[in-house]
Amino acid sequence: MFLMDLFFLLLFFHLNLAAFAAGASDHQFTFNGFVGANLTLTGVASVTPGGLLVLTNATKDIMGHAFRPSKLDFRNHSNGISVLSFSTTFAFGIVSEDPNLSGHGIAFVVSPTEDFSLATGGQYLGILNLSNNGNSSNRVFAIELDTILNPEFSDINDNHVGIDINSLTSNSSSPAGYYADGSGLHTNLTLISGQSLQVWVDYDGEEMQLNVTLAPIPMAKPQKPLLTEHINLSAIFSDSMFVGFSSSTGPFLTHHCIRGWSFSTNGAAPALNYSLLPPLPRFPSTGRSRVLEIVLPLASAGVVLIFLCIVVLAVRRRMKYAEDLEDWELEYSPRRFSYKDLYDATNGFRDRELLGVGGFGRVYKGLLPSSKSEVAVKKVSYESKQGIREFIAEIVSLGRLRHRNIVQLLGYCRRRGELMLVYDYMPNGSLDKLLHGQAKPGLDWATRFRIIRGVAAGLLYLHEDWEQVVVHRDIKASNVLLDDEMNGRLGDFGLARLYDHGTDLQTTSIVGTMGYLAPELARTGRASARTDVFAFGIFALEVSCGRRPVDSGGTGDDDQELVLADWVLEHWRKGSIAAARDPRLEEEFAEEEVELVLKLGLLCAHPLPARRPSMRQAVRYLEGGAAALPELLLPADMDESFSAGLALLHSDGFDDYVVSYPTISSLATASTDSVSVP
Ligand SMILES: *[C@@H]1O[C@H](CO)[C@@H](O)[C@H](O)[C@H]1NC(C)=O
Ligand SMILES: *[C@@H]1O[C@H](CO)[C@@H](O)[C@H](O)[C@H]1NC(C)=O
Ligand SMILES: *[C@@H]1O[C@H](CO)[C@@H](O)[C@H](O)[C@H]1NC(C)=O
Ligand SMILES: *[C@@H]1O[C@H](CO)[C@@H](O)[C@H](O)[C@H]1NC(C)=O
Ligand SMILES: *[C@@H]1O[C@H](CO)[C@@H](O)[C@H](O)[C@H]1NC(C)=O
Ligand SMILES: *[C@@H]1O[C@H](CO)[C@@H](O)[C@H](O)[C@H]1NC(C)=O
Ligand SMILES: *[C@@H]1O[C@H](CO)[C@@H](O)[C@H](O)[C@H]1NC(C)=O
Ligand SMILES: *[C@@H]1O[C@H](CO)[C@@H](O)[C@H](O)[C@H]1NC(C)=O
Ligand SMILES: *[C@@H]1O[C@H](CO)[C@@H](O)[C@H](O)[C@H]1NC(C)=O
Ligand SMILES: *[C@@H]1O[C@H](CO)[C@@H](O)[C@H](O)[C@H]1NC(C)=O
Ligand SMILES: *[C@H]1O[C@@H](CO)[C@H](O)[C@@H](O)[C@@H]1NC(C)=O
Repeated sequence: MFLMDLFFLLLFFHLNLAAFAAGASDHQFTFNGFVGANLTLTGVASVTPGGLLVLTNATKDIMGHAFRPSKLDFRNHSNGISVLSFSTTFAFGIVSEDPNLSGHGIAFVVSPTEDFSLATGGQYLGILNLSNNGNSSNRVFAIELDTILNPEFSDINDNHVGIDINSLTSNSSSPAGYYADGSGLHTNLTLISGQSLQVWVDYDGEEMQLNVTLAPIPMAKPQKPLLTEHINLSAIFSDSMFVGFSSSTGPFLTHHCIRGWSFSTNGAAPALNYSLLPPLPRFPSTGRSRVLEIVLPLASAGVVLIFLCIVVLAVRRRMKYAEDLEDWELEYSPRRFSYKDLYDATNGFRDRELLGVGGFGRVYKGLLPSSKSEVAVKKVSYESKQGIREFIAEIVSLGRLRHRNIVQLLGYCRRRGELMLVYDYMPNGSLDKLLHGQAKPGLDWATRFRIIRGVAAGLLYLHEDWEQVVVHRDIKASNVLLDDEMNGRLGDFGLARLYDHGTDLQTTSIVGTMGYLAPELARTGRASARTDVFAFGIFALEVSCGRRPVDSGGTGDDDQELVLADWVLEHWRKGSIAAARDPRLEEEFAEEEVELVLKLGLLCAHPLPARRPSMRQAVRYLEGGAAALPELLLPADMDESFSAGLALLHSDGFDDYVVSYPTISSLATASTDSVSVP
């Protein structure tokens, strides 16, 4: 019980202190803000959640009243005649939309009634009306803060404080301001400045002296009142009167606000605690022009700038990720990658992701954002739009190839003369790098043999086991990639066709890599399964010997170019074909297998197409061992044919080509490059 009582006691104190620390009687009260204040509000008057008493909001021609709900006793009962001394003070602000135009004002009112429903707004401030203005039966006393000059009420100006008795015509008035302590000089204040101001009204019942003082907040009450008047209020006041505020607006949008108010009969009104007073609304005499002249243009410029930035970014994004997509490609959509995905996968085709640069373009490593799978993206530039359609069709159909010795083509993307082909990523890179690079240890024979057999199997699949014959056209060490188990896989098939399409058939260009070109290919320009076999033969020799098809120097042979096939043939003729093997192989090789591969290589690279085996036969030889090789194959036979093949070459203008392009040997040596022979 005791605790309960204590709780309510504390609560009571708390409420008192926080909201309206009212005195013990109704004869004294203090409102530092009006949260929870017991007031009768009429018209548009309201108390904001923050506790500001807004008599008029920014609305034209309206009134607002706020009065204490019960009358206060003003009579001195000891003599029954005189009026008790009283004192009141309030903090207010007049905030107008236009800093120079406001109206009409605020009045502190002591009135026998709180019903102002018949009063007029405007210049009557919501207190009186035309018919009762000046009638002594009104018994109304008011301190007006008038912001409009009304000649009918003999107003001195549009910014004055006045004492009104029963009439809006003031008994006494003064321009708004205060007399500074010390100097005693009148300092003007502007009521409509939006500034927070304070008024003190003090009446001495015995002396019948009324003082009215005005000052800005925060400022101590000036000693000299703005107005001081000798008035016998006993003749005006009834025994008990209502006290409160009245305000009205005219044609200007004005907030008339009271921030705090205290009142006391007998004794000075309690001081207001400024730190508790609710702030005035921002809407703004001085603020407005700043908003309009500085903030608004800046803000709109900012908005425009942001909008432009968004547009530019959107356009740039569109440009950045733009791709070519035509109607006919829609059927390939499962094989079609978006440029954005590839761009993201390769970190914007950054150089750091570059895996290599080949004859057809640059290859980047990528990580597809959707599937998180590693891919290699080959970027090929093409010039003619002509033929691209057929080419894409072919690429898409090649995407259906499935073989463990073929690099899986996942799909493609196309934009602005660039074609991007997406392949499975081969972690061990190209065979060319391992074979001719400085990497130690080099490849052992078992791995080389497995790679050769793998490539043969892949090629067989392309030539014979798939639904249509696919001619690879560019078999070479750099187009053989190694998967994570060091299996050889053929890559880049069909790409050579890109440069074939779009040129007319009469002058079909030869595409392939020097050193791997079959003689008849150079002559007729027609690629076939047999020209692939030729290239495979050269490839097999290259892998076994660790030398490029056309090796320049490094062998001590008078700086002569070394044609690999001729060189191997020479060894065979001497009866020591296995000696042509890569010296790096040292001892751990199977001599039988090396001989088999070298002989098969020579057979495949036979200058006469008809003498070359098919890939099926080649695979069978590789599986069956040396015994399976045709008995009739003798070095002399090969020798003869090679000469014939060379004669064939020379008689057909291929020599001219070699002469007219002196850089051919360097091109051929850098066997990563593909050359296109016109
Ligand atoms: C407000 O004051 C009136 C008159 O004194 C009284 O009747 C009423 O109960 C008070 N209301 C509140 C909420 O205090
Ligand atoms: C002013 O108050 C009245 C009555 O409460 C309301 O109808 C009006 O919308 C208010 N005007 C503004 C500008 O707040
Ligand atoms: C009331 O009037 C008497 C005599 O006129 C005076 O002595 C007394 O102080 C007054 N009381 C108050 C509270 O003003
Ligand atoms: C307000 O009045 C002052 C002085 O008369 C003038 O300089 C100023 O331009 C006026 N401002 C507006 C917004 O009318
Ligand atoms: C003026 O106010 C008085 C008192 O409130 C009322 O009796 C009178 O009818 C009003 N006159 C007009 C014209 O509204
Ligand atoms: C003053 O008001 C009273 C009551 O409303 C009325 O009887 C009287 O005629 C008025 N006097 C004048 C001069 O209008
Ligand atoms: C103060 O205001 C009055 C009336 O508007 C004017 O006559 C006077 O010159 C002003 N004084 C100063 C110092 O501005
Ligand atoms: C009114 O002001 C005068 C002059 O400053 C002062 O002597 C007097 O005591 C004041 N009266 C009241 C009731 O404050
Ligand atoms: C003040 O007014 C009352 C009522 O009209 C009157 O009785 C009293 O004598 C007046 N006092 C003085 C000093 O004139
Ligand atoms: C004003 O209110 C604050 C906050 O409640 C308080 O800390 C301060 O003491 C008060 N000042 C006065 C003069 O009462
Ligand atoms: C203001 O005071 C009242 C009472 O003292 C008089 O009755 C009015 O005539 C007087 N009005 C003016 C304009 O001075």
